[in-house]
Amino acid sequence: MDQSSRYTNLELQEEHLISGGNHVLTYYKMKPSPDHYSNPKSQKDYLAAAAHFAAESSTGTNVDVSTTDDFTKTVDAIVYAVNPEAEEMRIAYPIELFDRNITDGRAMIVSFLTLAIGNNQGMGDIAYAKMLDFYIPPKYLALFDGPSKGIADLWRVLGRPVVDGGFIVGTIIKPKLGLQAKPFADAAYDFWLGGDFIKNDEPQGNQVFAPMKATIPLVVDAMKRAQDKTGKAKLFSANITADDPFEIIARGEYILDAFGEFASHVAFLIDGYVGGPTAIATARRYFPNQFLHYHRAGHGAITSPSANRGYSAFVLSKMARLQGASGIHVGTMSYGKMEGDKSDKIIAFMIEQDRADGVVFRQDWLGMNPTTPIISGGMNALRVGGFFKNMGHSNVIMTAGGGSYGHIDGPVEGANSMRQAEQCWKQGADVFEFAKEHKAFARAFESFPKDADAIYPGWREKLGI
Ligand code: CAP
Ligand code: MG
Repeated sequence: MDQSSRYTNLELQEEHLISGGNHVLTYYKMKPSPDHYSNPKSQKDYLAAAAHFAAESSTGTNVDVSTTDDFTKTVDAIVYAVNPEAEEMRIAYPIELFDRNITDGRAMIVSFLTLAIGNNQGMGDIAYAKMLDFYIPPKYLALFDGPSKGIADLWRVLGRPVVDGGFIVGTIIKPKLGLQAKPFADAAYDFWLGGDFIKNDEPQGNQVFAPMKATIPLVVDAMKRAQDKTGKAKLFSANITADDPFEIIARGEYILDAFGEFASHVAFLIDGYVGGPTAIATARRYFPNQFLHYHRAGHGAITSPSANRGYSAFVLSKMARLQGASGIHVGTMSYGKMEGDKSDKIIAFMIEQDRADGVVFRQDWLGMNPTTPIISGGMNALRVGGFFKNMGHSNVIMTAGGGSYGHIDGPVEGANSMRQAEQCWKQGADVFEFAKEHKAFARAFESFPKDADAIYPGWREKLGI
């Protein structure tokens, strides 16, 4: 059934939809199924597929139903722009479609997902569809929690300026799993003698070989000793992810109790992609005083450039700010081990600025707190300079697991090498001249020789090694 007469209107102007303020706008790459449409690239077939997509994403199904009335049609999602050749479509969703809390009338990202990236992901007549950008109008934006804490709160704990407080040198306790409580805490202490911020790895929590109630007290002790020894505050991002919101709350409450006077040094980590919006919302709403660290493990299943369904890492990160993530992993923009591209810096700018241009939509955040880019994945001191040259600033959290615990002089020097690398970039110094004056950075070359060969050819001669 061709529903394009009801669910498409190519006369609609995007600027009027934006000025009207009543629609969430979305941009998808979508291909109609050649099994259902004889000429998917034709305007007629493409519009028919897009119309069915919009129907299934709002007020319709695959046939007309007798119960539809005049009001129903006022909240139809409408396809307002298509480019069949480029497999692009834009759909306007009336904000009335989206569900609101009965507790406080506020918005919920799960409703946006259920409609905009819900059943439309498995329709028989759609070969694939992936959302690459969306726009939130002011009156809907105002209904999202947004972040309660941000990097400025971490800088405050670290005793730094709350504006441009600078680079937070972090790590992830490695190995990813398999450390019992004491070796885990020992690894934390060692890194904290040089670094600022330690996170649990995404699967670390309450494994039977490292019970949370055995590990956390030792981590607290390690933090106190490292703070006393260095005279500097230290930060810990504790993973409280669980299926059950009450478990999340129990973990958070236990950890805050254990850290006591240093509870402000604790961020809470949630594996937000696998944990889902409820896990994020539980942490955001129950622990608003803690920096909410959104780890995105698993996102690659749909955000990978090789995937043509679901949504992009850009969309994931924009949703995370709406949900209230204080920081989210944004990838290493081709400088680390995970998939990424230099142009991914658009993700960082979108979540940290108050107005930013996305893939197709400009978004004003109207004072919603920023979400801090968290950089992680195969990073080490040799990769830092290129990353920050591309990014343009270092007001971020960077966590290097292998880059710290893989440094040949141990994690303290691993941390120092990261900090020195950022300083080298910031000063615009010659890398080899800088390395001659900064041992930890210099030893990173010998720690990661393959990276050194690839990034700094001739380093052995230039460093006299
Ligand atoms: C990095 C990491 C991070 C991923 C996350 C890991 O460890 O802890 O979880 O990089 O990727 O488990 O691999 P290394 P992203 O520093 O040792 O590589 O930030 O892209 O979500
Ligand atoms: Mg990890």
